[in-house]
Amino acid sequence: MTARWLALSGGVGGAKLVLGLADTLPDPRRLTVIANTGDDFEHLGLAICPDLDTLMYTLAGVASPATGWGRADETGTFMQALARLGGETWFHLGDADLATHVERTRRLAAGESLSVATRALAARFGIVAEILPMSDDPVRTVIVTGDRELAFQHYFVRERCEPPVRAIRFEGAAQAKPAPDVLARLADPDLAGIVIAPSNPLISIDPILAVPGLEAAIATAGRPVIAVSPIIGGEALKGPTAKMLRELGAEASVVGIARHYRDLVDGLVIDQVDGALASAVEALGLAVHIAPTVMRTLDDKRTLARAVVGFASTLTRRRD
Ligand code: FO1
Repeated sequence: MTARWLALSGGVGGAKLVLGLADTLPDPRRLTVIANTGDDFEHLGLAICPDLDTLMYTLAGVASPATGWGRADETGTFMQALARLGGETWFHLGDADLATHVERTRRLAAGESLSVATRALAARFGIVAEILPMSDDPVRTVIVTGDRELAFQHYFVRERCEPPVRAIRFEGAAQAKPAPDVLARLADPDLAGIVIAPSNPLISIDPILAVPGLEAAIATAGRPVIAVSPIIGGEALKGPTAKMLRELGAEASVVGIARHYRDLVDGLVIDQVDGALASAVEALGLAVHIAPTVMRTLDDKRTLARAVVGFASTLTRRRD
C-alpha cells in the first residue's frame, strides 16, 4: 500500500502546500487534509465554510489567484443586486462561489453531515485527495478584543483584523467530536507523517487541535509531525499571524512558532531568510529543515512539498 500522509490546514497559505503535496505524492488519494472549520459561519442564511472551500478550489485549480479565496473568473451580479437592496455586503460572495454555499446549505438542511456534504462537493470538483472537516459539530472561533467579543469573520473581514486581540476562544470545541474518519486516518498503520501546513497557528491550527481527542491522536500516531512556519523573516506573507502573535505576547518569529508547537511537532521547516535562527529552534528540542518556503508558483509548492516529505522521512517520532 502506498504511504498515507495527513495534513492539518487552514485556508490560503496552507492550501498552497496541500496542493504541492497532492501534486507530488505518489498517490494523492492517500492524502487526507483535516481542515479548520472555526472560521465557518452562517451568513445571509447560508452555511459558509471558507477554509474547506479554499482547499477545495485550490486543489481543483479554480481558486482566485488574486485573493487565494473565492473563485477565479468570478462575477459579482449577486453582490451588486444585494447592495442595491441595502443588504449586507461586507463579506463578498461571488456568483459561482455562491452556488457552493447554496448547495452545502441545502445538503445540511436535508440532514447530511458537513463531512458528507464536503465529500460530495469535492467529488464534483474532481478532487481525489480527501478533505475532512475537523468536526461535523459547530466550532466557532471568537476573538476577544479590548471591550468586545467578535465572531471570527466579523473580526477578520468586517473589522479587517484591526482590533487588538486579547484572547481567542473556540466556542463549541469542548463538545465537538472529531469528524468520522479523522481518528481512523490518524491510526492508519500506513500513515507516514503528519504535516502542519503554514497556516496561522492561533486561528487555523489551534481550533483543529481544540477538538477533544484530536491532539492526543496526533501525539500517539507514532509518526513524525512536521510543521512549516507561516512566519518568514518576522512577518507572515499574508494575514494577521505576526500581529496576533505579538498582541498575545508571543514572539513573531520562527522561534515563536517553534515554542507554540514544541509539545506536538518533531521538526520545523523554516525559510532560508531565518537560517540564523535554526539553532534557537533546535535548542527547543525540534529538528530544523531550511528550505525556500515562499510558494508563488506551482513549482514552488511542489518543491516545498518534496522538502517536507523528505524531511519527515529523516525523522522518527521522538516524543513517544
Ligand atoms: N476574505 C476577505 O478578506 N473578504 C471577503 O469578503 C471574503 C469573502 C469570502 C467568501 C468566501 C470564502 O470562502 C472566503 C472569503 N474570505 C474573505 C476569506 C475568509 O475570510 C477566510 O476565512 C480567511 O481568509 C481566513 O482563512
